[in-house]
Amino acid sequence: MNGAQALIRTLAGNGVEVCFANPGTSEMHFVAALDAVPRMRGVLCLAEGVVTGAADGYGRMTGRPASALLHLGPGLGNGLANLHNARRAATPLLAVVGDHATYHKRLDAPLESDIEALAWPVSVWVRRSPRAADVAADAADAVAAACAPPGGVATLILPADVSWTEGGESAPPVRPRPPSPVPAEVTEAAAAALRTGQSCVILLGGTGMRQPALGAASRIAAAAGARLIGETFPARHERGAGLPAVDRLAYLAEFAAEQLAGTRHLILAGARSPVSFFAYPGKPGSLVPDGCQVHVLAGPGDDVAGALASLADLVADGTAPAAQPAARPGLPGGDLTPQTAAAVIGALLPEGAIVSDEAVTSGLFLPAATAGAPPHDWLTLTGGAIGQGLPLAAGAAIACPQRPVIALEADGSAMYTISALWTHAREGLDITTVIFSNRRYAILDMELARTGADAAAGEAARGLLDLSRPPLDFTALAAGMGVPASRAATAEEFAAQLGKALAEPGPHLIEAMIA
Ligand SMILES: Cc1ncc(C[n+]2csc(CCOP(=O)(O)OP(=O)(O)O)c2C)c(N)n1
Repeated sequence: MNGAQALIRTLAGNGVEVCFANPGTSEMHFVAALDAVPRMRGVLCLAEGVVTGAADGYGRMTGRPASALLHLGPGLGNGLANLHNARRAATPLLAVVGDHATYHKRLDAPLESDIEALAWPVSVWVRRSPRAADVAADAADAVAAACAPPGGVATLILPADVSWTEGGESAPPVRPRPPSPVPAEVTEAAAAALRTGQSCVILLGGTGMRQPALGAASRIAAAAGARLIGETFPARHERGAGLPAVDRLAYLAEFAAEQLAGTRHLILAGARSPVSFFAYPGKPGSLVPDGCQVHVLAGPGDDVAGALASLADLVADGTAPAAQPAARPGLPGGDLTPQTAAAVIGALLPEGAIVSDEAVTSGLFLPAATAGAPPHDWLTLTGGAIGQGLPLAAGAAIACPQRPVIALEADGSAMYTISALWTHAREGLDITTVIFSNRRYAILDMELARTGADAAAGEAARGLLDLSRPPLDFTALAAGMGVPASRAATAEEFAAQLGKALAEPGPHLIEAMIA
């Protein structure tokens, strides 16, 4: 067995069964080893941002890492933005970065670079495997590191000669460490805050946005008269009819400040203390209101659900969780706008859907329109690095082949990793992509004003936010990558096309021409 075979066998033995890949010469023995270990499914992606975003989507939906095969420093560098999003999502993910043979590095060949320096800012763990005999144990350590709560990116650097040298041994599976229990005094302090009768908010994040944590949080809120708010960009939010409803904290700091105004106790359950996404001249960065005390009930690596269950035992004995009633908007007619598009999506969202939300400004009305739809998962742009949505959808669809996946994509964001559509088609994934075609970087129009930069901005500035020259044709782009596509210019057309796309298996794309 060579090093590459030992690596892949060990990964498969540790539950890493998918490899999103964009390989090169230094990874040829890894690629060849896929035939020796059929349990590992290789999925070709045509750009590294797709590799890493897909591995993020897979990890969010399974709780297990996928591997992301990347080609030396430049390949890793191309994949960094979505590894950054994965880091913010606390997704378990194993990046395998091929490198030159150990003895070739000193020659400073063209692809030579400092892989560790690129990897560390997004990784919880980085190791270079020095010998074929060590690579399996290193792989097992990498999986354990990626799965250590709350989850993270582990980067294993694999020299080409370590891959091809015989003498590999597979390593036994490792057991990931469980989340840290929350001490009783911490739970009691949160209970004391809730009993003050003062205005309390429980801010949920991470696994707090999923069952069973949601149910416990809902019981606490009902019994103690506290409000539940979710973090702005959760990795995975379980929502819909029958589940406790949680409004997310607004992206715009002025709205978030309104949501939190008057709060005297902010109890963090898997969420970080809230901050403004960006600094704006003269505005505060922290969103914690003056006079509000912050209580960390559970950090992201803690047993969030356990802490909420214990807190519910203290303050919510006999109280049931609140269930979101089933309700869908009616199908609208007329112009296709962010409002009418959201209503169509709310009216048609299938049960068990996984939504990859990178709709940016066109997504403003989606949370309300889909709140009472049948239960579904909502995945968001955790790290603010756009170009995530289409790859994330690919990974989620491979993780959950029985569930419909819907990618809601702003046009500008879609273009970063548009080649993900080719992977949707090649793997026959049941993904319906909606492109919100407003032909602008619309959010930056708003940010130009909010930062105060608009006073100086003229034609040159506005031109940098304009996607209309030449107009992008997403139906042609999709067709060129094997994804059937259509264009909708009215709410009626959008409803008809979305209904049809959802009814048929396999990938589809609808270009929604937003008025
Ligand atoms: C990796 C990365 N590059 C650039 C940006 C800056 N940025 C934020 S929003 C945005 C444009 C978004 O436009 P679009 O996706 O079309 O959505 P819209 O604002 O039109 O709704 C850009 C370029 C970013 N967030 N991440």
